[in-house]
Amino acid sequence: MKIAVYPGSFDPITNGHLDVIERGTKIFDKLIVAVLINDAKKGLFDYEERVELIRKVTKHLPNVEVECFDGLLVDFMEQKDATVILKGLRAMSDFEYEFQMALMNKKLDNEIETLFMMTNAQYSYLSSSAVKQVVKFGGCIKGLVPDIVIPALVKKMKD
Ligand code: COD
Repeated sequence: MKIAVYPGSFDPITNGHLDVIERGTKIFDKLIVAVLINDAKKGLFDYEERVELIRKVTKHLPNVEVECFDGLLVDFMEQKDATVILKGLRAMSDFEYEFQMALMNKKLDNEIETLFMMTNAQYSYLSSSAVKQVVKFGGCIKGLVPDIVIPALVKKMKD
């Protein structure tokens, strides 16, 4: 069974993330979407909320699991019997950081491969941070995030 992990902050999940997840499920037997618990970087949504939103928008995908993790990604992967890290690439600006992480993860565990999936051109400009900025200033985010994320995001921003 080929198990991959798609790690990220997902604060919140966008349609760019969801596109990578949907395409990933066609390649792997199981895809674990893993939300990094990062105490140094407090996000807008708490971890349980992020997981809950991802679970809701991936419920049509039977081979997706959603979990939180902390510590090293390679350790989480070992616990899950996963051998592939799935990442999305939007632009050259993503590349340097992702390249460094892929090599570090390979150094930490030589059995692990990082697979990069090119963004869907439709979502190449999309990030969770950009979406939060748009909502903050009252802009429309229809089509940028799954529909159920919109009210959650608007409410969070108001709070
Ligand atoms: N189209 C395609 N891909 C996209 C899009 C889009 N529109 N938006 C985001 N993505 C991709 C990103 O490139 C990334 O691959 C993934 O989706 C998640 O994105 P984010 O922004 O939610 O999450 P990040 O980039 O903040 O996540 C960072 C990680 C959690 C992956 C990273 O910090 C990590 O692996 N940490 C674990 C600690 C560790 O093991 N460190 C040792 C290695 S250095």
